[in-house]
Amino acid sequence: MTRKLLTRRSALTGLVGAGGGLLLSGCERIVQIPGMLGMLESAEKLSQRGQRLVLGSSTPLAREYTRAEISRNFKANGTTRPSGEDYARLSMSGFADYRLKIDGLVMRPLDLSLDEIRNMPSRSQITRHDCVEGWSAIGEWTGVPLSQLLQMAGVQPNARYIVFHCADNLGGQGLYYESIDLVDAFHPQTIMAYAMNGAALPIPHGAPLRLRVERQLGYKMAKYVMRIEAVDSFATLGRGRGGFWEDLGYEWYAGI
Ligand SMILES: Nc1nc2c(c(=O)[nH]1)N[C@H]1C(S)=C(S)[C@@H](COP(=O)(O)O)O[C@H]1N2
Ligand SMILES: [Mo]
Repeated sequence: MTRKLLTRRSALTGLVGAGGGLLLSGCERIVQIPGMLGMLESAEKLSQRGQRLVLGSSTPLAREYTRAEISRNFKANGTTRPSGEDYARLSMSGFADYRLKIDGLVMRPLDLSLDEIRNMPSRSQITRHDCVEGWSAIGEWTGVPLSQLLQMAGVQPNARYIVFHCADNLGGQGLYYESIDLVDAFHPQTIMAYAMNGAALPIPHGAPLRLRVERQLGYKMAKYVMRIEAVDSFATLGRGRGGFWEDLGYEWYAGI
């Protein structure tokens, strides 16, 4: 077996095998799965990172719940209203003047209003939010898949991470920010949410737009997102560890 094939297989068994239904023990098993051979053949033509993108879209979904399971009290944590005049002005107009900027390593930088975002294809999901502080809550989130926004902007081949720049300065430590890799960025449950439990996203939960990246802990889910930036490294942001809490010692990959 060539080294290239080995690398590819370990990526497959790691990602697809974790899905539960598809337990793979060898190359033979892989090719028995309908559609998999075609996927392998086309994946072969892609770069290593391109493969991760293709495979990433088949990685496991976080569990989704029913409406009856939605928490009556969903705690708001961290910043519950960004300070400063800019945010106050935006919120007073019901975010009519809000613009989401998408830039960095993209082919077509974007500047979108909330209406433009709401008119894009949307996804709703009822998921459980787990905070490192030890509480959980179930809520329904509606928003545009991040993949839609990124496809519109056209991520450049050298991009490796997606960074979310927020409006709030938490505890005087600087503006909140977060980053995720492209596998999570293109995951079907990764959305920029503008609604919670069927109503406009409340200010304490991140209005007008917050990230939901359902396979990670709460601190990854940036609220009050003003700008999405594609980067090849986050070394120059903050203290260089990829996020507000990461800069204070938390793990960058906060998988649950
Ligand atoms: N901009 C911003 N995003 C943030 C935070 C914050 O303080 N500011 N707190 C994080 C933490 S620790 C958690 S648990 C969740 C809380 O989201 P919620 O307020 O909707 O419960 O948001 C995360 N995203
Ligand atoms: Mo949290």
